[in-house]
Amino acid sequence: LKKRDAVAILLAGRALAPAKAEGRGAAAANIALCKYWGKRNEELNLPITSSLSVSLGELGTRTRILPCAGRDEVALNGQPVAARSKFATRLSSFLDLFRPAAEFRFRVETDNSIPTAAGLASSASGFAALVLALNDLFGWGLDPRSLSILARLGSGSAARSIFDGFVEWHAGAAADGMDSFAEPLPYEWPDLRMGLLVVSSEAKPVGSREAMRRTRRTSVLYEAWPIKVAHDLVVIKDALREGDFDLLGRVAESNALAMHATGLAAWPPVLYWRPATVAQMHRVWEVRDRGLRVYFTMDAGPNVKLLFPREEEPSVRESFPDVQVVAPFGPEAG
Ligand code: 2P0
Repeated sequence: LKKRDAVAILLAGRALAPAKAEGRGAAAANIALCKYWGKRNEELNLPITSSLSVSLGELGTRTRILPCAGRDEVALNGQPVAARSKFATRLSSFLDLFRPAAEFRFRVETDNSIPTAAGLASSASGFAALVLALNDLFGWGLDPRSLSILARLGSGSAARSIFDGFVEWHAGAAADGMDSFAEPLPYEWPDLRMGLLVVSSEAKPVGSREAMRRTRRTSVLYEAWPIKVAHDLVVIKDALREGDFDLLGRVAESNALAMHATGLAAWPPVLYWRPATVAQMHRVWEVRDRGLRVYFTMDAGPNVKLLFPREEEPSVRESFPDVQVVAPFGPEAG
């Protein structure tokens, strides 16, 4: 099954004809508390396991899309993007799935409120916002589940960025991926804060796509990963239900460390940590020993993300002067 076949199932005969002059969409970035790490189908971005994230409220992507002539045009944060760049070619090949005619071209204007150096992936909010903008332009009126599946075809973690708050992406089992979509979880934690610590904004040595593939294929530790995730998902959902911040923090930190451990046993090895990454991890453990309620998570890069309750913000800022604090449920929350 190709992406195109999955799109045909989802659109179920809906027209590929613009219903209005332009479409708009907005989606938040998200950070996984239980990570997506490894695919069972690389064409459709079908994961081996389910995952669970929190969306970052105001931090994300806004996208406007409209028909244009000649060639696809892409602008990022107000600047034109070269057609041959990785960014524009990935976008154009996704848009190939939705052209009303072979010669049809799109203009895409996309703005990221994620600070470019914050070390946060923008593909999740980017593809989610793009799918919402296409749904608006073509007037499909798709349900959130279908939008989540469409976003997943662009980038796996984008399936989760369709929703705000805590979100679970169900791995599903179907070959066509129609049961692999995200859903919002009915918990709100207005006091939750995340802290972004930028360790390095250098390009990472291995993209997450290649890192997942390599780890799944060559790491002897990968067979333990689905077992770890099955356990962590249950405990994270217990923690959400009980409002137990420390339990959530412990499991999220342990899950991230386990994900990175699978990469170490891959060949060639995958290690995203820089010396400063490890220094920040030790710093978290030190301040936690002194009573601060702070935990960390990390994604496919060297940057560290802190998790803490709102009342710890002054102490966290004191211990991590460069931290950028995010309120996933809104800055007014709590
Ligand atoms: C996550 N990551 O759950 C995990 C943790 C990276 C580490 O989702 O190939 O950009 O587009 O499906 O979604 C990054 O992977 O990968 C990611 P594709 P994606 O957030």
